[in-house]
Amino acid sequence: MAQFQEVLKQSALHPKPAGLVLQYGTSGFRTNAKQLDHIMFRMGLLATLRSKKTKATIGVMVTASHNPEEDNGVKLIDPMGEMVTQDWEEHATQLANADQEDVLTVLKNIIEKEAINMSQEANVFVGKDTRSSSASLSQAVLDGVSALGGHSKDYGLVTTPQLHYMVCCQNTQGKYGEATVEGYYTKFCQAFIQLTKNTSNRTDDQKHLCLDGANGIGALKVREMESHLKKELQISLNNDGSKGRLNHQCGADYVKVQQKPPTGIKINPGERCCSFDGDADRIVYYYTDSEGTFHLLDGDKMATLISTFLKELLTQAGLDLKIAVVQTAYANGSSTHYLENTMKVLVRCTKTGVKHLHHVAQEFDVGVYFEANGHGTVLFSKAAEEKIQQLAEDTNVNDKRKKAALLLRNTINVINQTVGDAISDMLLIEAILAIKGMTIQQWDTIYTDLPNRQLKVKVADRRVIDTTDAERRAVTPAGLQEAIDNLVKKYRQARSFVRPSGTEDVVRVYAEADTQESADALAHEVSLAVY
Ligand code: 16G
Ligand code: ZN
Repeated sequence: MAQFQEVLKQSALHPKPAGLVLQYGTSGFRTNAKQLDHIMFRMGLLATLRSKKTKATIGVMVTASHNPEEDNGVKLIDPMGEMVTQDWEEHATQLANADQEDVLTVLKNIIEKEAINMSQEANVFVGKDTRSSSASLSQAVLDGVSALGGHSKDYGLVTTPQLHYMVCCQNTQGKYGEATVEGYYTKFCQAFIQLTKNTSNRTDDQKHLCLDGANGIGALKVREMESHLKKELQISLNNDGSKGRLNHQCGADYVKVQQKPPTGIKINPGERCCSFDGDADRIVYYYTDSEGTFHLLDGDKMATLISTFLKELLTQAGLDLKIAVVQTAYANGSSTHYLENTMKVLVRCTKTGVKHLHHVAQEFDVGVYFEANGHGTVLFSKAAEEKIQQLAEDTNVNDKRKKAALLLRNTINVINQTVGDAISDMLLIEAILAIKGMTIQQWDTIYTDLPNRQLKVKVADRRVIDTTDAERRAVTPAGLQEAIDNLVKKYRQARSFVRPSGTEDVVRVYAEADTQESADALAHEVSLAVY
């Protein structure tokens, strides 16, 4: 067929370096940008097939998130704006690793296995972050789409969550919003303004937020969005990309891992600050107190604030909807304890990686999910949205229930339900703090984190470690879990686990205990047990 000839011809222009093997990892392919041209072309091909298969628009995002500037990466977005399904991750890995002369064979195998009708139309949305390599790499994706006769729309510079949003809007015929960057700002900012409109005693001080844009796409997009916020949120933007390097000594990952503010930003005591990561799908909050001590409010703190707020509103609205918080093994033990025992909220634990949390959150009427690293969002079931909508429109309910229903409706609209979104999470947190009249210090004292430590261990083959129970227990190698259990027993309020990383060639060790010394010692001892 003519289109396969075209694939052959074009593929030769995007050759694979000999011997290179890459895996579609926890969030797509990610490595040094110089090795990715053929991967991008082939992901353009695969996205076209996925679009034909699902008869819907598919997204391809070119980004390496919080990795350094010289890296890049790519991930595929499924029709409802969620991460591509796992069976197709395997297709992606096969296609990426096929030798140059085998590309057509692998492509045809996928077509056959998935029974794809090649005369079906295909539509692919493409977006990219601000890395200097992103322009040519996203062009390679577009080349892949056109080689197989697909239609593409190039959104250019967008955050990862913006592209997820576009794909969802497109495939729901605009029900989720308009599939444009302008539509995105309009939807989320209007909801934010509605939410904060009756918080009249909010001072200018409370409206002020210090933001670290990680010198990335998030900074650019916040600038674009600012006028839509009508001064209801006044952002002083640092690391806007004009001087510093992407993710270099700044950004959500740096702040979370280093447990300190981005380098070079002057923070006043008590000032509310937040950092985005390089593609703006993660956010963490922080402040320094009058003694200069740094306080981090991570994904667990956000999950707690958001779920408390939602639970209170559901109670006020008299709506019997099941709410749950989904975490990973990295969630601080204090957060889980607070949620289960004080808030009486159901908590579920899943494996690391957004797709796992997302799927579990879908099982509830209201599913709040966050990784400790700051990636998260809230999902509302269709039934929950309908009940909230009905109540908001009902003229026969008392004022208290009605007010709660209206707040819930606007809360739904300020949230990007397709994926964790730093911009949307920021607007949600800012709105909750405004409504509750809460300072960042008050939010911080809801519970106190247990001291914790994370370490990386280099081993010959990290795959010898196999885990169960949402990565909280090691099944292999024999004796490892027993050794960890014995070490944990020596400390108070202690917990520890090990897991092979899905993004780096290391084993990760996590430990928490009643003091920092104990957490450090336990992490160290467990890392020795891993060898
Ligand atoms: C990826 C995941 C992130 C996870 C991290 C774990 C997405 C979008 N991102 O960055 O959620 O926390 O991997 O990395 O799913 P690790 O396996 O190296 O610890
Ligand atoms: Zn990211």
